Amino acid sequence: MITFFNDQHPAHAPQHEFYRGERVPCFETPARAEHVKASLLARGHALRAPDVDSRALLGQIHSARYLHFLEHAWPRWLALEAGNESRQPFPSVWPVRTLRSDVEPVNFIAQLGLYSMDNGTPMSAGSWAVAKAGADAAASAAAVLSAGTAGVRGVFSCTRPPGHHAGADFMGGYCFLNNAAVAAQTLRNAGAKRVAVLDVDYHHGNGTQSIFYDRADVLFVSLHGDPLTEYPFYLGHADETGEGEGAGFNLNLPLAAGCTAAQWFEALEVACQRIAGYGGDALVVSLGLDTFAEDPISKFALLASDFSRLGERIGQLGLPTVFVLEGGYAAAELGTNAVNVIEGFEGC
Ligand code: OKP
Ligand code: ZN
Repeated sequence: MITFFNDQHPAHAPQHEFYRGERVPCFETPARAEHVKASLLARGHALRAPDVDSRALLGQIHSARYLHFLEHAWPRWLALEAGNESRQPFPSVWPVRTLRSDVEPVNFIAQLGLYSMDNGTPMSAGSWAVAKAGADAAASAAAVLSAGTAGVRGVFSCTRPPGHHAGADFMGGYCFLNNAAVAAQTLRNAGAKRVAVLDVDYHHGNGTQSIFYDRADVLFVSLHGDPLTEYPFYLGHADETGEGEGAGFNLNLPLAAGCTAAQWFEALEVACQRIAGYGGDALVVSLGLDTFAEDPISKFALLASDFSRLGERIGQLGLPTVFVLEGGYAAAELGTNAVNVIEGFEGC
């Protein structure tokens, strides 16, 4: 499968995150994408460099003030205090209910809180450039599909960090820019009337859902760990079905942490039937592979062979499809699992 690989990704390499109250090494590492790259090359898939500038698209998905903050955040952090190049900024205060988010404070850490949903999105030098290049990869993949090149049914955008937790004006869950939303919007701009997004990451894609929640032209369907117990906790329930023109165009299928692969595939079937009934022109898959049984931060039970089956089932939808890499933290197995999906899709 044609794959757009963001080879700038190693420049986003924060050192630590918070976990159970402790500072721990980041789960979302450069090694993840390198393992996917190695498996793609070993199994004969060609890599391309992103060739679309997503700047205008980002303006359709994210707010101007959020993009401005993100682009300038690292140099501003460095200017705050000597030695900050070896430190990471984290938010410590957030505008929750009763506090104002319409006025942008001047203080850097207060701005970081305004534009963050959690303290779980570590930033390093290069984060903006890498996230931007990742959005370029997603736009490039969608553009190839839109061009209708003969024989191209699927294209893969391989980048990190992931994107599906990032909303119109906030980062979260390792995500800065919503790559899946950029891909969906690229397909719409190129003439697709309706685009479906299928999010199979272990974690609910709250950012993607919220970006398209009031739109009927993009259907969002997600299966994920029940937010009553799993991140992102505050979105992803079954009663979230869309609003305004988007009423009826959002489907959440929360599953109990610890559910079996058989239960997961039952939910996938419901998801696929909804997508088939939508009559979309194209599909974007938020391809999180943290549903893997050995994932260190997730609690589903899929095996390597199940990822082939997932790819086959997506392929049976018969839609031009953009795969966008999201989560998956068992880094050494990530390549095999990702390429299993890709080849399952191609082989069906
Ligand atoms: C991003 B994606 C472990 C806590 C987990 C949130 C998980 C973000 C997952 N330190 N932090 O959906 O795979
Ligand atoms: Zn995830």
